[in-house]
Amino acid sequence: MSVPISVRRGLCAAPIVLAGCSGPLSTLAPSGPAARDIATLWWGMLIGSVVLTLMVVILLVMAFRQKREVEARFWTIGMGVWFSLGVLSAVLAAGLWVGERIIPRDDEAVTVEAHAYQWGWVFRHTGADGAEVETDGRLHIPAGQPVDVLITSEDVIHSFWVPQLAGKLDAIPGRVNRARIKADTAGAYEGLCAEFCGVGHAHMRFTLEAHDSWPPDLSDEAEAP
Ligand SMILES: [Cu+2]
Repeated sequence: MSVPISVRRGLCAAPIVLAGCSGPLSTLAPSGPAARDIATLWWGMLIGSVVLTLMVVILLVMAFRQKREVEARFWTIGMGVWFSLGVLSAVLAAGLWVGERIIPRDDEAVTVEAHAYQWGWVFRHTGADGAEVETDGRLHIPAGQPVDVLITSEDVIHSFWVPQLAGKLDAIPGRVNRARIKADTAGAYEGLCAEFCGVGHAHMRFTLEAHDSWPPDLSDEAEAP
């Protein structure tokens, strides 16, 4: 049996498409609890949409075959209403559950500050000697601990996002938003601005470094006051 050319093309393109599911900016390669919850929700939404799409395709095939033995009550009330509502309700409940889990709690989290500007990021941390240290484009956090990032903006609306650790959160002038992040292991993670903010938006990247020992010695990269 010969495989149709469209199917063969699709199979050839699959490795290229799937390559986009990994890498330092992939939400499908989570390295922290919040990102893992969001990735699980994404997979749930994908499965739900595939199930509903398959049901619609089956209905289309049945319509074109013009078979009269179709049981209208089963397909319209059973599948069309109750089954669809069930799938959508499950996805909605999962979204609420994940949203509730990733809310910052009032506990003993380490706090760092993220200040967005056109076009870059300045971060403030407490250094090893207890003094405040300001760095440009490099955020430091402890590994394996919850960290609250206090996010604000100096000019227009930006958005703080480290895809492997948590969801995105807007940086708004005159307001401080709090994002709870946690890195499972020490290492470097990529971050970026996720809200279009002008011609330099595409270059608004930063690196997040998670350390085993905390606080780290940041004296060599501290910004001059
Ligand atoms: Cu931006």
